Amino acid sequence: MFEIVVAIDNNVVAPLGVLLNSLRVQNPHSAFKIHVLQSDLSAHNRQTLLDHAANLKLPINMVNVDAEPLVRAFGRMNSGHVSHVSLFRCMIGSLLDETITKVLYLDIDTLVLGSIDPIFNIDLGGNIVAVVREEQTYLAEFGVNPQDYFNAGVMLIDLKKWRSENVEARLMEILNRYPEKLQWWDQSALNIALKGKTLSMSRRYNYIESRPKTGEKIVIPTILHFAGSCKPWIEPDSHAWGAAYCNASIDTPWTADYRARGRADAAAYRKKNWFHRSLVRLGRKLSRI
Ligand SMILES: [Mn+2]
Repeated sequence: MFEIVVAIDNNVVAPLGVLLNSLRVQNPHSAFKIHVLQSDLSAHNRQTLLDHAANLKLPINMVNVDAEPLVRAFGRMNSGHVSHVSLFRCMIGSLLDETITKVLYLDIDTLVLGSIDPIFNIDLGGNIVAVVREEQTYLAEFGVNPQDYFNAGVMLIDLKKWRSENVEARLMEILNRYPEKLQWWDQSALNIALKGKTLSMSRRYNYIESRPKTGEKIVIPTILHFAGSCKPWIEPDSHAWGAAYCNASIDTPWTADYRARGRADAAAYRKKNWFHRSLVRLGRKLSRI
């Protein structure tokens, strides 16, 4: 049984439906449990999500979060395209049952394009998390080596170690003490708190769609991440992955919405660069979406 953790509010229930769809299509025989961190989910959204997940044979554990301390901390940070829900992942260790010792945290803006079993088999070698690095310099004053900086949208977490090394307390301290220095919110705090205890994993496990680098070896994404403010479900017509994303929403309770908006614009991504086009083609082929 593989344990997966996501955090949502009422605005991203549909994207979670699509993520779960992609997870199941690509991993038809794996046993997963999905822990959904939320604080104010409406009864309707809760039920729709539970029904959808049941159809996919994905058991859900709904976890109620006391969001108050996080809302307060978040309010003191720079505003941006995320909500305070992003901070829920900081409390994974105390929110989940002690018997759960290894989890894969996934951002809601990810799509699964391949088998994720290999991720769970990664030997963390004494580290607390396995992550994908993306060089950033802004945390130098906290001693974070720019080469070690990571994106926190996908994390394989050794929860036992996370708890025994008091990561949560450290995170809360950082969130409350340096809010104005945390440019990317809790991702910044995670980079500080987990400094020196991260294992680098293949870029394919957190492939950031909007940041293909020229000259870098092309990898086939297993988990595609729509990091940043441009999301395929908001403007599918003008997003490189809009149509593929809409297709991945088929068989979710939210299909019609996407389909109607997504159908129009094959032309939109004809204008994008060749790399995007090939990646989209490849992704569709791989994922049958
Ligand atoms: Mn993200």
